[in-house]
Amino acid sequence: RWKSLAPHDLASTTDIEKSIVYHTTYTLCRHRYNVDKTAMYSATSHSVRDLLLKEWNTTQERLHVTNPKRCYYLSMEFLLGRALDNALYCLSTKKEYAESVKALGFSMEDLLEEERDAALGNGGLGRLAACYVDSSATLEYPVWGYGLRFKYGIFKQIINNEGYQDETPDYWLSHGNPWELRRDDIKYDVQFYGYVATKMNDAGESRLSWEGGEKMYAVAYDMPIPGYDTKNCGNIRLWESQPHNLFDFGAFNNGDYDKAVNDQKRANNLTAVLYPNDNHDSGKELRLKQEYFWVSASLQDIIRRFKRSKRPWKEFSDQVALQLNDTHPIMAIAELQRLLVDVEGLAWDSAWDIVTKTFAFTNHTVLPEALERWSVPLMEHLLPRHMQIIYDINLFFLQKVEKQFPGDRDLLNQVSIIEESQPQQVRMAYLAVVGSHKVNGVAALHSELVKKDLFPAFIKCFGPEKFINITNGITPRRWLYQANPALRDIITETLGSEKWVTHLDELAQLKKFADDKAFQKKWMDVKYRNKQRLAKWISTNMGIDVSPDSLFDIQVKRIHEYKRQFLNILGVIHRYRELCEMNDSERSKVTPRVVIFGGKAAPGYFVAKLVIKLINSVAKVVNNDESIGDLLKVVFIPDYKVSLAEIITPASDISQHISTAGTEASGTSNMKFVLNGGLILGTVDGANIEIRDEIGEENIFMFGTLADKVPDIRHNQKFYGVLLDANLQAVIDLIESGAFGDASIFNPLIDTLTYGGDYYLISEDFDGYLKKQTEVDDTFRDKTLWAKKSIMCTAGMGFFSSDRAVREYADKIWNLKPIPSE
Ligand code: DL6
Repeated sequence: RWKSLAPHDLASTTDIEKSIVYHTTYTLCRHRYNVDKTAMYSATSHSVRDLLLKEWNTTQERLHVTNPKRCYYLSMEFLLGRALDNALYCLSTKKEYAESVKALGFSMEDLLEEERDAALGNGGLGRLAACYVDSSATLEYPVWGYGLRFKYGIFKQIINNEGYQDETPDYWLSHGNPWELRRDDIKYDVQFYGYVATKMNDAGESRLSWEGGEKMYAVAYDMPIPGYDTKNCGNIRLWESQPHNLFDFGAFNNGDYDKAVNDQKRANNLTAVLYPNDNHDSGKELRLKQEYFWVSASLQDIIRRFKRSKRPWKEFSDQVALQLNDTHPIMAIAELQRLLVDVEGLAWDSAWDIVTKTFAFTNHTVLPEALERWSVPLMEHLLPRHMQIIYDINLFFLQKVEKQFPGDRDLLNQVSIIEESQPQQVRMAYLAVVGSHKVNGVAALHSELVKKDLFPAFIKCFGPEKFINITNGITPRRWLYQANPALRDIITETLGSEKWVTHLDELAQLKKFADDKAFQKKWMDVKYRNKQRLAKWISTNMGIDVSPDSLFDIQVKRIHEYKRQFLNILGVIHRYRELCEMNDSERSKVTPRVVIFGGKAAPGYFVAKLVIKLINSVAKVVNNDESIGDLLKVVFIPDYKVSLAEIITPASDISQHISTAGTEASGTSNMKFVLNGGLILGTVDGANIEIRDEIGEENIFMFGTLADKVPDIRHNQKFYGVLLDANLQAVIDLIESGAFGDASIFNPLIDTLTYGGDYYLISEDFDGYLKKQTEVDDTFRDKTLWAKKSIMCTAGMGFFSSDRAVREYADKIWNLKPIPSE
């Protein structure tokens, strides 16, 4: 009977309309005269969610019956962006929904704009997690993401009248979130502080037990993740903190009303805000609390599911793979050991065997300031039992090392999880290496640097096999199919099917059309339309008119010294200087350019915020210089986020990925731009290198110092100082002349080139950068050559699908098989 009553598909547009009206009436409680765009967006999303939930349920039923090995992707950040458009494409029902919405008096385009981005992440790491859950769902792998349900995602960036970044909170849930389901039945205790006591268990053995302290509840919220062209549906489970004691009646009765709700306030604060640092460790107690809260709840949930299978503990790692997305979830290693030993009663060695077979660790950066280290006193205070466990893990590991390399004290110091500083620190990345069976970097060069610079001593202990590379990837669904419908359509028409959407290697067939004039025209027409779309956005939202005939040069990513937006804007000033000195005849030969920036600086990152100020000060002068006109425009797009990236990415002619070599682990926006037929100007860093190898070096503009030369240059600068490149000196002189407003403001920024020792090698790379920019200008004037390069870019991007990356994780690390939905 249950089966016969199961919900039906929404087969016709009438069914869809009915479902939308149903949700308007019963979910939102709105009268038909009181339905605005926001309500209509919400009702439509609830209707689409129904379709997803049906798939979610059948997927769970299938997994329950087959009980396969599952993988859990522990990520502090999931930068999902908007869900509606993506879900409609995945369910192949966008056309029907657009018609239904139209019949009800609305436009789908308008409704899509109503959705707030789910911006629960800082940058590349969080967006990568979102791409990986998309690919896992599409490839029918039993993978779930686990994270935190932040009430406030990454802050909203405002550029004030003076050109500085201001921050306001991103309360993305203000109109509710139709894409999540609160699970009040899935709730765990999470403990903090307290002390460790010795207790007798039922068998009369003495056991250590964590007692006292403070407890909070973790309540689950599920976000269904649709797969493309499959009935499989993935999931992200996010935890929200809830008070254990809703109300302290004792305090209330004594008239202390503040104290009566104290617990509630503290619990609400825990998962309130995402820390807004990218590639930088904040070192705050609240952050450590967030990390522990999340991994503890996730592991309790995973263990509960495992126990339902009634399998013996030794089969845990045959059933469960846990991927640690960077250092943030690493407390999970100590927590699983604690749960197995203290709560489940396993012997230390059996538990440790399970732990090390279950976890794998992805490193996303070699920047020392991003690698988390927690002070021992803080950890002893907040997580006393875990600190003991970490000491024991370290002791047993060092004993093994001592046995293997007797008397090698240097080695012991190099691999110790505890750093002997004042106070002592727990090196979380080291704990991850010791507690995982595989460690991977995210691009070929980066994975080599992980071995060479981060963990060389561990190679000696574990051998090189433990350290592998899995180059990042991006989902072609969001980053081409959805973001660039015009390009999608000509690719599908040319290749004769949509197979490329799930088999991105198929794009290679475009190569044979690269010289075809008619195809080139179609291709570049699409690029032009995408540039028009972005130009319109800029004009409407910023009041700046830019010409789509100009070369669009884009750098959008977090603002960070290592990513060198400073180099870019210094190059823009150089260009402006040259333009100012040209006569009309010289100017007539110039390739007009629009230089577009976007990205957030961490609120406490002074120098990065100064870079934003400089960009805006330069923009003000250049854009208002009538003699320059369309030859150069500078635009800083405020509040860069996933939904804006979907408009920006298809519109580039050139995008810049110009980190100091050896600093950008991979980069993923480089992949997105090239997939959309944009060329790149980049350094020999991160995934730029593999992009070059795939698309051919004639289709990429590369410059700059190589990674292995960087340390020597830095060393020499320290001893001999920095002699600024002559063109760079002229640029600095112009800034210091006050050409872009009060020059003294920019002193701390300029000092990073000289007094700071030019750590990011801007002067060293300046000449190479300018020369490549000239080459870009010259090449862009040859429209046929540019069109060919643009086609070759897209055609060469098959390798960078997140489907390929997820398959590699499944094969090389998780030992996971897809569970077909049909
Ligand atoms: O792997 C995803 C992404 C890379 O593409 C970037 O190159 C890298 O900077 C970023 N790393 C981090 C590290 N963060 N922390 N904390 O965000 O990962």
